[in-house]
Amino acid sequence: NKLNPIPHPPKKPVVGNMLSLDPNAPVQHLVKLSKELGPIFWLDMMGAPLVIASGHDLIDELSDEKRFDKTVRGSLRRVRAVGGDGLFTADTTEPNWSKAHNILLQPFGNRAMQSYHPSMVDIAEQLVKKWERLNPDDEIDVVQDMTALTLDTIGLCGFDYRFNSFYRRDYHPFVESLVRSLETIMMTRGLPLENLWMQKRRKTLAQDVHFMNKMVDEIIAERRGNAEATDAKKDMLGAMMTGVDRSTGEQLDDVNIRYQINTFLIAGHETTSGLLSCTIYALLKHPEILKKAYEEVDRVLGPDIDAKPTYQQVTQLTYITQVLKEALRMWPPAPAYGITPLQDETLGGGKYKLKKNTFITVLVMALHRDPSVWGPNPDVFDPENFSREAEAKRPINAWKPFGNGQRACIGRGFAMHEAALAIGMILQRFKLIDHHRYQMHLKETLTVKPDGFKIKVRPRADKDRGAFAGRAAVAAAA
Ligand code: HEM
Ligand code: LEH
Repeated sequence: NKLNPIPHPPKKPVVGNMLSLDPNAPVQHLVKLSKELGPIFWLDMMGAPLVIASGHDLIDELSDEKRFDKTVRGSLRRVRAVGGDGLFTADTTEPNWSKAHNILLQPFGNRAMQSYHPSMVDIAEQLVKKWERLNPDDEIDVVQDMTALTLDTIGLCGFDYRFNSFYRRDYHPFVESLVRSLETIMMTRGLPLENLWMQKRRKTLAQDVHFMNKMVDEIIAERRGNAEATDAKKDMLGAMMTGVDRSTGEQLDDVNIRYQINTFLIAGHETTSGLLSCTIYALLKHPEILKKAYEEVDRVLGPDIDAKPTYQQVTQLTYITQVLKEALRMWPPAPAYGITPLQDETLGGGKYKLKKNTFITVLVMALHRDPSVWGPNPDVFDPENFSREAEAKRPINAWKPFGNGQRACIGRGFAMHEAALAIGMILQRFKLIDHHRYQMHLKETLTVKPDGFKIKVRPRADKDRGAFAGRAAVAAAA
């Protein structure tokens, strides 16, 4: 065999290892297999080999963009039904990838983030207002509320649209269609079997995609018809409609802009909410970490919940940022990414041979617990992994929650600012209550998120606020 000596589990005729992968939790199954089979192994997906890499040394090599490039295959290829040739699902060689990459660097840059900040505060306030108005025994479905937050935030910052998720019981129809589409895309993994159920799902998928495209196309057309708004709106849509790619002198066409917006909505819906939910879980399970986080919030944001946090204040939430990064290590919302060798390659000093074009999955979720990097207790949640000293000492390419190189996440700064703001505003106001003693159980969709995670909250009493309580009380009495 050409992949020898890369280990692989026993396989069945025709289907190979296809059916032995847990359909509800394929990523977690692969993590388990990587513990048994080592830092690299391969599976037979009905004749097509799938190489899974999880050891740091190998992933360090695989991060060399001169030798390996992102490849859009497997489930990601099917996401093109919604994302088209938008940045996330475009091949690096497609003209629209570099064009959109160049144009979108500006609306995802630091300067732009400052202009989105007030909109982020607007949506985060809707979340905390909802929580303030709950009765003491009301449960909060954490993932649901975090998804409402991240979806509404990208809607407002992306194209000045309000999904108003906090004002409805059911999801916005766009979200219904998006969730159903991603579900179909993930469920039809590899299996070419054509049965009635699949036919029905496929038909529904086509209808859902049509509906989503129509809604986004209308938003774009409306903006085109309103020249003043096109120039004035400081959102991502405005930047995409006016931006010029310096290397070609070209602009994005409206079909590609639609695919970029669909992509932002997939991203805004699927990942940052997972990060926020896992962070709340970690804080609940580690009182000493929670205490330090409260101290930072009290020091940086202060006790005045009527004052809106500023952009600068959010950048000063450095301990909370460490907590967020550690959550991205333990539970990376995007748990894997696909790459391929540009030429025939050898890895590990000649040990493993990989033919040009082989499909390799970088299993980020396993990389993030490699004991050769993270020490003997990689399953322990510890924000000190992201202290300045620890980060400086750590080898590169050990922490890859946002992917690699030029194909890394363009929304990284957006997601981290949004997440730090939300955690800051939540901790400024609430005590968190883990009344079910929830234990982490990850549900896999396109991403991974906690499944069935419910909490309760209570307003923080002034005495919880340490040094600030005294001052606030004096101010109130005056
Ligand atoms: C790419 C993770 C939030 C937009 C990626 C990739 C990862 C990732 C791993 C690389 C995928 C691959 O190699 O196939 C995350 C995580 C997020 C997050 C963990 C939140 C915590 C966002 C947000 C947006 C966004 C909020 C936009 C609003 C994109 C885009 C790409 C991308 C456009 C493709 C970049 C390119 O290839 O040019 N993201 N993402 N992401 N992400 Fe995110
Ligand atoms: O290897 C891949 N897929 C294989 C194996 C699978 C079981 C891991 C397959 O058969 O599909 C490629 C990796 C696909 C997972 C991509 C997850 C990315 C999730 C990010 C979505 C939201 N987002 C978009 C942009 N930023 C965030």
